[in-house]
Amino acid sequence: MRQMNVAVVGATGAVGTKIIEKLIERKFPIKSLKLLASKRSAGSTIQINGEDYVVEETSETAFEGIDIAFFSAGGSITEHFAKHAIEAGALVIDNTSAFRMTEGVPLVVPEVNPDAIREHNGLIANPNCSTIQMVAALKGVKDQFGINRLIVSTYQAVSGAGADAIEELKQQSENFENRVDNKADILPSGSAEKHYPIAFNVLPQIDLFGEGDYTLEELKMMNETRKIFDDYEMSVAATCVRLPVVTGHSESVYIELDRDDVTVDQLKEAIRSVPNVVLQDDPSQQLYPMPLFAEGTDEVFVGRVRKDRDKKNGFHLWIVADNLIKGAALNSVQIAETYLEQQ
Ligand code: 25A
Ligand code: L14
Repeated sequence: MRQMNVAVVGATGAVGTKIIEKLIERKFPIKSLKLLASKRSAGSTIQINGEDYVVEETSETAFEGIDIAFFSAGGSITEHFAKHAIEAGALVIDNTSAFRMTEGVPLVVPEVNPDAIREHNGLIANPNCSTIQMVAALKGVKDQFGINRLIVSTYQAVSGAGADAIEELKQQSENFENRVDNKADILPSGSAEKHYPIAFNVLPQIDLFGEGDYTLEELKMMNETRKIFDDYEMSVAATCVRLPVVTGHSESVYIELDRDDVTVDQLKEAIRSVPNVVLQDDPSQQLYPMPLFAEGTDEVFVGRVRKDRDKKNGFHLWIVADNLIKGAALNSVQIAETYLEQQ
């Protein structure tokens, strides 16, 4: 296989460090690896396979000779630098929301819509973490029985908001006595006017507020799900909530199928038919997915599958995955692998 010159933008961050790990673990065909971050990290080193790599500052000229550039340093960095990477001939795989809904930009989960990769114009977007695990878990169900309505509530980990948010939860967790007055600078969103403690609390806000009083995270889930499934008729409603969990997003999902004769066993079979989706569902053994145990894993876990008691075509389920791995880094690396396989 052709060896690639690879760049990682945001290499020192929560997602960037995982991208590097996955590239190495999965033996991605790397000819050279360039680690880019902000000025703050330039000059620091990251050890990979016993070798020291020096982090460089991201610049417009940093992409000379690069074949694939993974971006995970926030939307404004992608907006500024992606065009320079594309002009230099690189394929950009972007973890931010900057271009996800842009026409001509494929939004890809390799288990769900790998063929969309072929439509790229230099940039492929990696979906939002909560969206990735949900569409992977539902891919088999959607194909076999059709889904016309979906209502999701999320239980999201702080690592989605970056390395600084993990630090904030740790600091506050050590201060139980002052839990109401805990110092908060990051969550619910770095750019929000007000900040609230996350330790010993639950925040029904992820990202800023947008259209119709939905948050941007909720709107991302609603819009991205339709784009990935290429089904703009499907009704999708999301409520996104942050919990004091370090890593691993959970979701309570209600779906209504096109058919009303589907059994729980048939639904489970359809869930299991998708690669990297694991059914963990045995109430007699108290077996169900939990974020603490999904941390560090590659799979999407599904459990608590139940038929609705009133609606014949309604089902409830619970979906958990590591938001930094399948929700971000692994999915990006899988996009790159699938792209290479398609050449
Ligand atoms: O802008 P958004 O869209 O709201 O995105 C916000 C954040 O979400 C993360 C990522 O944070 C992003 O910045 N992110 C992106 N995609 C994600 C996804 N799919 C995602 N999170 C979850 N799922 P992060 O902490 O994971 O990583 C940030 C990385 O971006 C680099 N970076 C920042 N500004 C940059 C830049 N790179 C190039 N040019 C710029 N102008 C950043 O590098 C990191 O790699 P760094 O050098 O800024 O950070 C290195 C270390 O420094 C620590 N640190 C953070 N803040 C401060 C700090 N140190 C001192 N002072 C500070 N104020 C961090 O611990 C970091 O590890
Ligand atoms: O759009 O704060 O991919 O948990 C995913 C993580 C946005 C922020 C995205 C979080 C990001 C979100």
